[in-house]
Amino acid sequence: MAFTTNNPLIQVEDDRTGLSVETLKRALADNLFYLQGKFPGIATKHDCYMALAYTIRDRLLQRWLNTFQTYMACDNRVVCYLSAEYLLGPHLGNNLINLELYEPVKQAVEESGLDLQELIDLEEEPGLGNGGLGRLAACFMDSLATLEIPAIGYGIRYEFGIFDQEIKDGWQVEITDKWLQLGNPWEIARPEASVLIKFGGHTETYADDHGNYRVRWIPGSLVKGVPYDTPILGYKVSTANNLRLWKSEAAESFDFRRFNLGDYYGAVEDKVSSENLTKVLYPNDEQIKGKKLRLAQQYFFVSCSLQDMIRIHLTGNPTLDNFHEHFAVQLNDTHPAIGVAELMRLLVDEYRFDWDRAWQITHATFGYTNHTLLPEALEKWSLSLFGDLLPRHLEIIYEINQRFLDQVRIKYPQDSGHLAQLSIIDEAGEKSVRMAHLATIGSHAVNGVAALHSELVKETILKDFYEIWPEKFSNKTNGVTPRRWMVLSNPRLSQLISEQIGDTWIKDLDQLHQLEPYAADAEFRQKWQSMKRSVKQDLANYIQVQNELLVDPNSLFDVQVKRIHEYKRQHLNVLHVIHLYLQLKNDPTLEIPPRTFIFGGKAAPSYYIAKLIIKLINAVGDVVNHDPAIGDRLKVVFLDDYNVKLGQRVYPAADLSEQISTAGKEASGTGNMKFSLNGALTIGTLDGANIEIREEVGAENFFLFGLTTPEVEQTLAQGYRPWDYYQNNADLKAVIDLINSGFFSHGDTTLFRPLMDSLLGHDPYLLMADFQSYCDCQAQVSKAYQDQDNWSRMAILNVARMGKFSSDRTIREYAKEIWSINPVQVELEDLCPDGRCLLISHTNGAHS
Ligand code: F58
Repeated sequence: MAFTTNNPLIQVEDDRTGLSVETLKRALADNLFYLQGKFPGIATKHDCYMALAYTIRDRLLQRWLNTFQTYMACDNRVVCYLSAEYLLGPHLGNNLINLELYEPVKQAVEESGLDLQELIDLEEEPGLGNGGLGRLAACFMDSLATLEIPAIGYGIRYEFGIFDQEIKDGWQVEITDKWLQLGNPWEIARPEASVLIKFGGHTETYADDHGNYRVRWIPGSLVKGVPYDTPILGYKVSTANNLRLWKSEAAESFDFRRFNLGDYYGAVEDKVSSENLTKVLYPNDEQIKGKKLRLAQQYFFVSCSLQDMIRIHLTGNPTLDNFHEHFAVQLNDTHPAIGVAELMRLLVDEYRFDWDRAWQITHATFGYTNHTLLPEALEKWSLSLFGDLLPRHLEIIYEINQRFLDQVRIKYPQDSGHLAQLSIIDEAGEKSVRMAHLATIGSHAVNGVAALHSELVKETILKDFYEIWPEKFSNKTNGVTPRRWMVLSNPRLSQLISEQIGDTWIKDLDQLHQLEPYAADAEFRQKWQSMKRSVKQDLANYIQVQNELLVDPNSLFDVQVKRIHEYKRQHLNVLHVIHLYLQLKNDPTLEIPPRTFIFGGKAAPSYYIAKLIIKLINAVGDVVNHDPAIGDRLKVVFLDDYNVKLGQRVYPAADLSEQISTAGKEASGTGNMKFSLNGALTIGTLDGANIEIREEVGAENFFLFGLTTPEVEQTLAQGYRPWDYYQNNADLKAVIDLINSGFFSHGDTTLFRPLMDSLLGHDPYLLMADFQSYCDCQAQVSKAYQDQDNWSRMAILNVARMGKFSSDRTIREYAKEIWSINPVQVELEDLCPDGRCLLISHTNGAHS
């Protein structure tokens, strides 16, 4: 953006918005001096990163404020995405891509004597999520902005995100993630928009001025929610939506009453306990049952967010009667499901709506996305814990439940079985609140995240609800953003594609179809192979530094990166590694292509078996990698601290993507999409989105194995005996016996027993049943890899046919079928003419 100085002949770019290399260099030096308080001679690399981040943030602010202004002026609906997790990944590189500034910034940074990639790598990623669910929320934010859909992401600003993982002696060790330690240049605190949140206490009834029966909640404590805003810019558009994350603080930072009574330590106690609320992210799969702090976190961010929406709404509307016309609120799993009861409370208790109208508004506002069928992951809160923390909400939930069950009684007279199954209150054992039931009853739309999963939701966990409201249920197959997962992370591939078909695919991923004819073009396949080779070399270099292990970039990179969980079956992969190892030991002349097995992923700290799987992977690696008889033919690598940043290195380099969950267990998977979009072939079961990926890329370009979901159910129902598979399969027996012999554990025959006993005893995820099919399929993979030319043909076809899996497509479906929301174009106008920002009047500050 240019402004004119007093001398009309001189055009000067504003240091804060200008996009030329010269201006960027000046801004960088300026920010280093004035924001970091350093000059080049004494600045650390991190100072330089911060100065660059602020330089880019300035360019974002222009778009962000324009977006606010546009949304305020138009009367459009806004999507509010409520998610307890956002696994964003570093912002800098992504913002450069979306601003189309990568090249000029690279030049400016180089001319300043720095290396852009080095600065990008220095950014601490905000690990505010566990895995797929949190990462999906981040992809959705990118797509919402790119599609110019007015949206606010609401969540929690955890002080400590997902733990950092170190591997010591093959075991996972958890380290606190202090991501905010060196400052976060991408966020802006908005203390002026803070809200108060009540907890505990009791309720009272009273008659209002009109003699109506009302309820008042007298809380036991108050916590303040302070918003921190991060702009999320779309690709090649001026839209920058807001991600608003809440931090908890003490309502009163210092208790003068207690201080004056001489209780010096007690005076800050409240501050400490309030701040604890958003201190740490709960790691996935942890036994969260009974964790009061977790429910408190959920209620905290949901109440903050709903109060924020109400404040915004009331700046432009006299009442909340049309709240649902302005806000579509999407619940990312049940973690924010308490929102249903909270919006009812706000409308009925605080804004004095009658129950029925409040219910209409609430029901029209919410949509609920389910992400899991695993019974242990379905959230339930004991009534006593719930009532202690949220006494008013428990009353509201009882009322919602009663009215709902009255309807059910009419539909199914004299059928108490149905009532018990549908009730929000689970009466079996310790009574509890079933959050999935609350979310389903309180939402006008319920969806799963892949075709199979959405069908299973209707057939299993929400079957009885589906019978009552079939029209409520739909499928929205997940997707991933091609900006981060292709353009940013795999520039070599992206460039090769764009050279052939132009770059419109980045915003319209179906365009990848145009690549299809090139699969038959020998010259293109050659280019493809050399591109892949250099990407693999990059990962090999990383492995050499991180793991002190040399791996051959010509070997087949066979990759499984994701959270470690029994249902994802990393241990099935290990059984196959050992099987290959034994084959090679028994027959050194065996002709199979060299393979590098690459694993990565975190186990929940309290999930013992998952941690033992990590230990097993490393133990097998220790033996295999140092066996001279094996040499370079097999290598096993465990990459520690798998996160978004590492994902960006790994997906591009993979030849084979391991998607081997037990059929029916993985809701969708999104890593499967990232791999295939980067040209890896998939070995997988008919589970989650694998099914749809296979449909798209063609069965002949996908390595399928394993039992189907009905076969899994049937096998279990018939009295599954894993021991029989072990007894009857010599290869399987040899693998298990080798582990049990202590071969991988320095003679310790007990170390891996819990894992092996589980496989031979119950094997709830049917590894024994799928072992042979998996090994046979892997043999086909080996054979296919030997024909490099054909392999690259299949890889090109995979990429060309993956257009469906852009999160842009997913978001378009949500926008049309659930949110009824249209895009709003943001025009970039100079809000700072003459280089001086105009003061925006107070009344316009609604979105701030
Ligand atoms: C994941 N869920 C699904 N949950 O497992 C995966 O199949 C799907 O692709 C993805 O959601 C996106 O839809 C998931 O990541 C969690 O991490 C929960 C966090 C809170 C505790 C329980 C697990």
